[in-house]
Amino acid sequence: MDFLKELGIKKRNLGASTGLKWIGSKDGGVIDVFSPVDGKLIASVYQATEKDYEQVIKKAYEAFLFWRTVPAPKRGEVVRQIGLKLRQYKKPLGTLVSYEMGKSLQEGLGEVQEMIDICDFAVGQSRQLYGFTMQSEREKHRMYDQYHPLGVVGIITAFNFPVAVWSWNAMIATVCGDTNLWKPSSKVPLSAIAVQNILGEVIEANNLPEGLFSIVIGKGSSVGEKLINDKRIPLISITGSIEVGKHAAEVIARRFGRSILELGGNNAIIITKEADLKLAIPAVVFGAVGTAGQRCTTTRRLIVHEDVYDQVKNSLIKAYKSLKIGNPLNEKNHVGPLIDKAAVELFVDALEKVKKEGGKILFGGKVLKGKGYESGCYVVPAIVEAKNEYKIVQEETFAPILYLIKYKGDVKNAIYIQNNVVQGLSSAIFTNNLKEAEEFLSVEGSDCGIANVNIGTSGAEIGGAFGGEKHTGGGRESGSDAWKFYMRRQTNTINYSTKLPLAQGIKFEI
Ligand code: UN1
Repeated sequence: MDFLKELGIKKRNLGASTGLKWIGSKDGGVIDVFSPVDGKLIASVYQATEKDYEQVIKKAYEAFLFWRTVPAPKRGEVVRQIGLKLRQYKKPLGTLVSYEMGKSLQEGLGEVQEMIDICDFAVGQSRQLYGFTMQSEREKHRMYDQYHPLGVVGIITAFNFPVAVWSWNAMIATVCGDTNLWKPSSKVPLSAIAVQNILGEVIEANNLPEGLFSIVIGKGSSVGEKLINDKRIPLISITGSIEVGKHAAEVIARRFGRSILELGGNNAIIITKEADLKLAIPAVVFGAVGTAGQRCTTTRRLIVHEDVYDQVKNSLIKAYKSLKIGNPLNEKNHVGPLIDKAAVELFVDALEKVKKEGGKILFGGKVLKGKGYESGCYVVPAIVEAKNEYKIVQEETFAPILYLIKYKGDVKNAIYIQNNVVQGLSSAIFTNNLKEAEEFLSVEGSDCGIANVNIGTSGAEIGGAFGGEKHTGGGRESGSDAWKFYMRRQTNTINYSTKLPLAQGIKFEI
């Protein structure tokens, strides 16, 4: 496979790097990476040990002491070059993401495009790390706030976006003057190795220090624990399950570290009786089956007004019947495999559970066997008639299961259902009625971090702040002013008078 060679992926790869050198040791066990596409072994990775971790974090910290002194627009210039390199490697990297993770080639390429976009965004941001100036209540005093680099940023990413989520964090952190330590998912380490190799070219060309971009591929129970406990890392951004995030957040909070949590979603689309179904149906299908239901923004619940319920149900079944399931590198296919057989088991298990609770499977739910499906990871996306209060509907099953839920009367009833889960990532409403749309976006509306009108729940642009509320964790990354969390904020007051007036009118004379 040419793309592996082009990206510097060997048969056996070391699992730790400081940016310039791969330094991992060979006694920490090996990860064999099998493609969910065809079940074949792609390559292997030696897991980083705690000793490797120490070496990497040391370099990352030393690099920070230098990097923080580099003017932000110059830091932006390095990110600009990373964006250029990613353009150059878009095809092979997108292909590897698709082959290693199982998402469609379009989506693999789209993921690299997200990386390119966030580079461009971050370059602009590097000249706009603005603070405010405030009016002092004291004579001849000046007050303002400024943002300083924070330190080494730890970035823990999930398998479903093997490269893009790292870049939302790392490219912003880099222009903010921070250095990066990445722990990618052990299910997709090769895509991360490829990115690290691409970064190496930029580091070398610019004579940058080791440690600006570091990586450790290893066990959560060893290097993962070290990372979240490490006082040298003031901020850790974590994408993963609620369970993983809860543990990490507790550990990080105990040492007063900062965390950006981007955890589970249980995203819903509301279709009111005034929706334009020509828009709604394709949005629901893409939201529910895109990335085989393995986005944190995947549409999992569909809350439909009773007047249009049967029409929506029938249109969806018709659309699902036309889905082509198979090798995601073949652009004719709409749905690729799940990440592994364990994910397939969770899919099957969730469907069993929903049936027991009274749900009705309207379409799909089978595991595919036979030619083209040898990896055992392909399933037929399911549509299930269900109730919001079912235990399994309250959970995020990382697979293509769409729960159809009926509502009656006012849009408020639909919003109530949509908010009645612990997660709060993404949400959407389809309606042509202004009042319904505004109600959904109002203070009494959706309680999610993302709320859309007449577009689906997934496929957010990098320009917005990305993240969600409640058990989704409250973190924000990527665009808007998310950069502020990657910096240390300082309020400065300067007295240029000959007196020492105290604030609040307090007199203290000696
Ligand atoms: C994720 O699934 O962790 O909004 C991120 C989207 C993508 C990102 C998803 N831009 O669907």
